[in-house]
Amino acid sequence: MQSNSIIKSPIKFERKSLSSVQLLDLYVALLKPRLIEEKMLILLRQGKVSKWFSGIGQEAISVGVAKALNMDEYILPMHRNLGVFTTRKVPLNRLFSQWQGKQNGFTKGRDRSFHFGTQEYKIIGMISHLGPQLGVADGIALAHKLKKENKLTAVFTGEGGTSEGDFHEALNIASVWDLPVMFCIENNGYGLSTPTTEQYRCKDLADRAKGYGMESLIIDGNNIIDVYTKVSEIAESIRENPRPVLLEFKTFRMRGHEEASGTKYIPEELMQFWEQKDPLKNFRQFLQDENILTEDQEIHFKDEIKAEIDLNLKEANEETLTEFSKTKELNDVYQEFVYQEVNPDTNTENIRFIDAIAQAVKQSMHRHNSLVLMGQDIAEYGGVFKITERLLEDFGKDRVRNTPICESAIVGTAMGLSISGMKAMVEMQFGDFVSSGFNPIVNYLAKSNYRWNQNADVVIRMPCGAGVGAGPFHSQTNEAWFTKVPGLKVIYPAFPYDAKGLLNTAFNDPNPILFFEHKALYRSIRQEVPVDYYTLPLGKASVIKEGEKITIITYGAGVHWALDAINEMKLENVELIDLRSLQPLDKEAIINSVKKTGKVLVLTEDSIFGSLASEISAIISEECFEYLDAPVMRLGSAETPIPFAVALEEGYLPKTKVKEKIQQLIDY
Ligand SMILES: Cc1ncc(C[n+]2csc(CCOP(=O)(O)OP(=O)(O)O)c2C)c(N)n1
Repeated sequence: MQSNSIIKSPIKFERKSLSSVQLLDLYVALLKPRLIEEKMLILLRQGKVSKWFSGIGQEAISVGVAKALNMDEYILPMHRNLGVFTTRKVPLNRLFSQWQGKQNGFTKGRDRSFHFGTQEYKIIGMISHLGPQLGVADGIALAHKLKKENKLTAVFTGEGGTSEGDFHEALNIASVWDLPVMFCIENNGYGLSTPTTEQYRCKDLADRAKGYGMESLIIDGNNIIDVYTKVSEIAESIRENPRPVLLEFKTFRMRGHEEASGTKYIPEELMQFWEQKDPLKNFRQFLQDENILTEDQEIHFKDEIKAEIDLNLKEANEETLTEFSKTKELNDVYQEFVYQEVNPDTNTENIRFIDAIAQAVKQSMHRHNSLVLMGQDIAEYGGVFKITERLLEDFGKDRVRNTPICESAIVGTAMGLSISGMKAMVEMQFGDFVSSGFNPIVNYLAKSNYRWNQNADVVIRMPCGAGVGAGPFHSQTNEAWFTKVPGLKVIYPAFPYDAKGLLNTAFNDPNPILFFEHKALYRSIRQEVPVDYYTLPLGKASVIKEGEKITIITYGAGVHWALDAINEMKLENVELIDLRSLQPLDKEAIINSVKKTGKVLVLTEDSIFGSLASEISAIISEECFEYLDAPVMRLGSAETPIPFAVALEEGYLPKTKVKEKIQQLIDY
């Protein structure tokens, strides 16, 4: 059982300086989500709503927080925060349509319940994974701070969600960067069936703030006056002096986790105890005792809300069911991007791959005032590969930001910047570490545009690849983790010229992009590259050599292995395709070439199983079967983690086997 030390039943209300009008306004705001939920529970029993996560008993928190914030301040609610939506006056017909999966909802039927955001009402809804939105709140708050707007952002989590790494990462970032975030924990006693005793071991979750050097406060979450007045006071103080504050609201979940799951595991006495502390009934009693709320007013408020519910429900019910259109669905996976070609000046210089990347970052920083760079050690230190060296002097600490070691919440922060209309770049120190930020990339950034039309204007730079003797955790080429996720773009250049032009375009493109940079190419590959800014289109392969005998399709380091093999074997008439962009993939270039040569080798540094090479091989089998004069051949790394020792790494990589494989294809 959670600590109830500050809460004595029944609730003690003190009206403080609130006028009767304000108190009645709070009452109506509290009544509305309760009446909507009561209606939803009936509809649920009739099978007219698919799932319902009840917030009954917790409404004072949603309502109090939403009332205390200004309408232009973002709130990031969870699944039990209907009161946030009603207090922000989100039209009920749209909410009902959302829950019925209809077009007039907020996700065109693509996501359920409260899993949506709306810029119009400054509400950014959760994703199912709970924790990621805490980092997103950091990003929104960072945008406010950089724009010098005196606004705060409120983000919700349950006490269960505080066990996730995202909670700790987000609090830490907010603290280190003094971000104006109000972290609101709704401690309702249970995370699904798990009681607080099995969730955490500190007395109060508010105590966690101390560890992050943050202020905190415990608030009786069932007392609307307390919630509203205390949150208002703290909000004002955060606006004046931007910083994060952790609030723990003590409350209780009065119904099952979701309606079907029941409450059998909750002791009866505990239910009864909290039943007496119902936030709505107690507040009503207080208002009646104080002669602020009359019987007639009570009836009038209820009738008015019920009429509003019925009218809006009728409207939603009459709306036709959502129908499937493949074109419409596909059109919304990415935000539209109209490529603007910027032609290179004739003035060129011979630079390394790494210089090309550094130039693109710097020139894009000049071009986009709202672009913020984030990564470990990227500021004074210049990043472990020195790509961001001296950018701090040019652009300042606001835009060139060292981050704590917390990939997940930093990806979330980048998303938050995008929600605020800014651009973000995240440098993974090594591409391998993206696994620690995997969840928000594949679930938040990738899916937001499709779900509720919110793009993620984020470039994640990925120093990757083997051949440098760095072992299993500093050598991976993990592009295939991302190429299969709709909503992400994946770029993987092999030459300095392409790297610079494509990275510039990546910063222009409003979609989330993983930009792979092979470490072994950084300092070994040079090329004449335009000095000035220029762009190259995404999704276009580069035909490096034209020929009719065989086709070699590859990307990244593979391009250089293929070139070496072709030179050493003195081969002519070989077509070599450098994909450059893996998602979108230039299928046309692949198909046209294979139709011409009839023989193809797909070469990748990745191990073959489930790799992009396998996908390309399947495309060729489907599209070019009649044109093939040999089976589609694939060559990749061994099916093991990447080993460290020189001989082992050499044996692992396909580099030494390229010539043999090419010969095999020619001889077939
Ligand atoms: C990463 C992740 N793990 C597990 C779940 C399943 N799940 C959904 S809600 C929930 C309980 C959340 O508890 P809490 O954060 O306290 O919020 P409450 O539901 O009590 O409001 C669980 C386990 C999930 N959605 N995401």
